[in-house]
Amino acid sequence: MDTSPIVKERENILSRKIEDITIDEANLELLKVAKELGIETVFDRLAKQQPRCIYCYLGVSCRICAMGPCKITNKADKGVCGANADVMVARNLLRNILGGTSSHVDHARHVAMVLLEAAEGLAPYKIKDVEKLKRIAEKLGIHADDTNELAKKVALLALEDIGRSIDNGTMAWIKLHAPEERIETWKKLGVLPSGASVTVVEGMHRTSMGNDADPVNLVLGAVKASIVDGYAGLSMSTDLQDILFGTPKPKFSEAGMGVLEEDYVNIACHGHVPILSEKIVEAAEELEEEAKKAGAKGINVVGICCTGNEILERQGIRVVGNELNSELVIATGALDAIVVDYQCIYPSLAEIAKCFHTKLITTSPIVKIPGAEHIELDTKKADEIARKIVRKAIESFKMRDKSKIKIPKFKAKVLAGFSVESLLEVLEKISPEDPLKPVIDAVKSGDIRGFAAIVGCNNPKVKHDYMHVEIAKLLVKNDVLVIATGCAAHAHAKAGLMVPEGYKLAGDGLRKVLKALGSAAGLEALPPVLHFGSCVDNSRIGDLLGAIADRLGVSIKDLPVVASAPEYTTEKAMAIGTWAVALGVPTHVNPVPRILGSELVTKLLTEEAEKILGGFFFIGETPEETVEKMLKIIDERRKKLFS
Ligand code: SF4
Ligand code: MSK
Repeated sequence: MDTSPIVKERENILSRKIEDITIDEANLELLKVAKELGIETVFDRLAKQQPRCIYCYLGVSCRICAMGPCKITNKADKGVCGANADVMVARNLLRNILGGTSSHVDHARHVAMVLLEAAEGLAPYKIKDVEKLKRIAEKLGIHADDTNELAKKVALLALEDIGRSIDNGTMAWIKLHAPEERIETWKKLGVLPSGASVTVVEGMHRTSMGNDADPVNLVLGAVKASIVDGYAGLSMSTDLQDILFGTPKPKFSEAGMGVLEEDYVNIACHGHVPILSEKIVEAAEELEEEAKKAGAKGINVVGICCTGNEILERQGIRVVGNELNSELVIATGALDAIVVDYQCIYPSLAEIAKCFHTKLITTSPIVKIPGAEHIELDTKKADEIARKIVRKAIESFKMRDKSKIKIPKFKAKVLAGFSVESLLEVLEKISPEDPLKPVIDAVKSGDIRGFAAIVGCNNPKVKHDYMHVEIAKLLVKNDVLVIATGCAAHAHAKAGLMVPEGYKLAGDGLRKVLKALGSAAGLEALPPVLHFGSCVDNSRIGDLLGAIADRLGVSIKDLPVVASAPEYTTEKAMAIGTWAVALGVPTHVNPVPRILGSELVTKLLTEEAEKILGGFFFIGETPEETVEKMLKIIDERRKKLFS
């Protein structure tokens, strides 16, 4: 058994200096504050977790049934039931992807429920993008004279897609977004899902003791689950959120810890679903006078992680940071409340909040954290609840210990809010008849060498933001247009890659294109890294690639495109990455997923997948190594496409 990767990882974690932990200077400043105050952070806990179990690291351990836990060792090549290393790795992988898919599908389900309640007049939400509702309804074959009736039918079809258990037909949201050629490919492979919940139930069933023992079949199950993730998770969430809260348009804002204001009531919204945070933004405006009476100059709502991205892209709300900023923002001593919905919420926030006056407020019935105050979001009373939460923050402001306030100055300008719709709007100004023509021409001429999506989380094993930022810089220098979402987008924003001036970092060809598109949009240039929103908004990238492929008359698997989750953490990122591979996109992941214990599964994902899907996974542990591989893939695809 090759133990060198785990040893290397351990040595790196235990030997690194504080300066090697993050490239975010504000985070570094606060990390030092936390150390002085004796506050334990995610980085300390990672060190305490060493040494790690090699069997878990390689994916060759199993605790699915009561005959276990089992592991594959030099003396035992099978678990008690007879499952070998390949089965364990494939089963663990599928279960991870089911976890990620379930998170996204549940997110979409909540938004569909709110749309339904809004349409029935039961919850205080308005349909902000009626045009998008009509477009989607039309494509779904739904008709109604009245907007609310139309919204109701769309919401019910979304819920039906999630709940459908009769195993025939194709999910409506797959037909709505997936290219025809992909649907045919997936059908032939037997991985075309008919419903979301049934695919998750089936996946949990087949991975339980005494079922699927064919690693290839299990990996195909993972592909099937990821397709559910892509459409009943990502696309459905994006579509319904755009209908309810508006489709994003580019807008300037700011990113970094420096967006906190010493004299204001600071409220951070953290998590993923914008159902409550949209209301918090409204309530904060409404209760400005109450904050002033409490001695503040006003109320400053900021965002963390993907809830941050959601309110940034639609409302221009400033973002304070990504996953690895989420603990340390409390150490500024200036955060009066951190309001969380779900996903990517460290339970440790409660412990850290206790050291300050900060109120941690949980709001979802499935996310309760001892030490937090729980104010559950009843969507029917959303306005009332948002006001209650904002008032809690105002109360908390009065409890501040001024001696503890240390807000790092650092913040950067960001142009966020790109969507397929807003991009097409810009392109239509240049080429009204055929909006994608300028992009296609630039790809053909080589001014745009290719496209890269840099997405996903932070992981404390990786220097915070380093891979996100350095990979992007190298790519744009080599004329690759970068699109980013999730915590990656926060990293790029903080690094100044999401402003028009950033075009100067691009190679000559890309620079020309960014200038031309920017001038059509009334800007100096488009940023070289486009902020495409939250994790669920990876759906927008799928749609954009589908449209470009369609315009070229090819499949996504033929496009000069790569994806990367270079600091990934969550099961959701694994689901999204596998969906990208299913779409035909070569996808880089770092750290190395827990699959190395099976040569067969590793080969399937990194080599064989290309033959059947067009996409595959690849590894790269440094920006240079990763970008070299990416450019090679892009150039090979260009050669095939244009020869
Ligand atoms: Fe062990 Fe098999 Fe049970 Fe897993 S399912 S714990 S390998 S006996
Ligand atoms: S928030 S899923 S750590 S990107 Fe979407 Fe960030 Fe990853 Fe959570």
